[in-house]
Amino acid sequence: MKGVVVKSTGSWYLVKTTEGQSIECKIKGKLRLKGIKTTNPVAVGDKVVIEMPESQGFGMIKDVLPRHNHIIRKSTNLSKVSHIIAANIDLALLVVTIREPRIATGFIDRFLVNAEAYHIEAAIVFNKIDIYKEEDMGRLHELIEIYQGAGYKTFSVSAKTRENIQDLKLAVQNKVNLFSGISGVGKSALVNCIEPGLKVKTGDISSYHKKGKHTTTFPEMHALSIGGFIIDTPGIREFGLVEFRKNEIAERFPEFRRYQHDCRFNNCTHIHEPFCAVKEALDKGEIAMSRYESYLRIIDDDNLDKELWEWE
Ligand SMILES: Nc1nc2c(ncn2[C@@H]2O[C@H](COP(=O)(O)OP(=O)(O)OP(=O)(O)O)[C@@H](O)[C@H]2O)c(=O)[nH]1
Ligand SMILES: [Mg+2]
Ligand SMILES: [Zn+2]
Repeated sequence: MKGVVVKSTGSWYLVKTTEGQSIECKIKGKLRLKGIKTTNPVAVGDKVVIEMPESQGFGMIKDVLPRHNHIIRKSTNLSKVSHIIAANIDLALLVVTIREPRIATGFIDRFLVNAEAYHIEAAIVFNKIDIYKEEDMGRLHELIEIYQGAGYKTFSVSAKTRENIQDLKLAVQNKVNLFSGISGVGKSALVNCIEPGLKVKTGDISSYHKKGKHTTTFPEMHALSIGGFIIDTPGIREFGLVEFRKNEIAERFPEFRRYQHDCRFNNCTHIHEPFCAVKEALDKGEIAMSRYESYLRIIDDDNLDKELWEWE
C-alpha cells in the first residue's frame, strides 16, 4: 500500500493511505536514506510504501519514495545531525505578528534564505492584525513594502476576526503548505480558521508572555476540504544556516539576484567592491536597508564562517 505520512512522534508514524485509511506504522528495520545524517529517516509529507503483516495491529513503513524537496532543522547551530521537519512542500508560509510576540526582520530573512536554498516558494503571513495599534499598522505597511518589493507574497490576517482569511485560503488551496513560525503567533489558530472542523489545539494567550510555550509539539499534516494540506509545526526559535557558503548567501536574496550580474566583478560580495550594482540599488532605495543588513549579519555569522572552512 502507498500513503503519505501525516504525523510523526518519533517512533510512531500515522500514514494516510491512497484509499483514505489512517494506519499507525513503525519503521521497518534499517530504513536509511542515503546522503543525509538525520535523526528521523521519515518525516511528515513523505510518500511511503507500507505493508500490514496479518499478525500485528499496525503497519510497517518499508520504503520512502523520492522527495521533491525537504526542509531541515539543526538541533544546534554546530550540530552535524539534522532533523527533517517536512518533505514535499509546495509553499512555506512564515506566520509572524507585529505584536504578541513581536517579529524581528532578521528572523524572517533567515527563514526566506532557507526556503530559497531548498527551492521552496515562500510567503509571509502577518497574523493578529485585530490587535495592532496605530504604530503597529505603520510597521506592518513598512514590512509589506519590504517583502513584496523583494518578490514575496504577504497576507495580513486575523485568525480571531477572520479578516482576509479568504485570500489565505485561496493561496493554500490544492497545495502542500508548511506553516512555520515562533510559538504563539497563531499557526494552529489559522489552521482552524481555514478548516473549522479540525479543532487543532491552540495555546492560552495568558501563558505566552513573550517567550512562548509550545502548544503544538509534533508536525502534523491536515487535509483541507478545499483541496490540499497544511502541515502545522511546533514553534521554532531560530534558523541555523550552517551549511551555507558565503558566496551562496547573496543568491538567496531574490532582489539581489536581479542586480548582481551588473556588478563590475563577477565574484562581487556586495560589501566593499567598487561598481557594485547591488549597493547602487540599495542607495536608490530599490533594495531595502533591513534586507541588506540581514545579508551582512548572515555573512558575518561566526558559525557560518567555521563551517566554511570545512566545506570549501
Ligand atoms: N487576538 C488574536 N489572537 C490570536 C490570533 N491568532 C491566534 N491568537 C491567539 O494566540 C495564541 C497562540 O495561538 P496558537 O495558534 O496556539 O499559536 P501557535 O503558533 O500554533 O503556537 P505553537 O503551537 O506553540 O507553535 C492563542 O491564545 C490564540 O487564541 C489572532 O488573529 N488574534
Ligand atoms: Mg500550534
Ligand atoms: Zn556587487
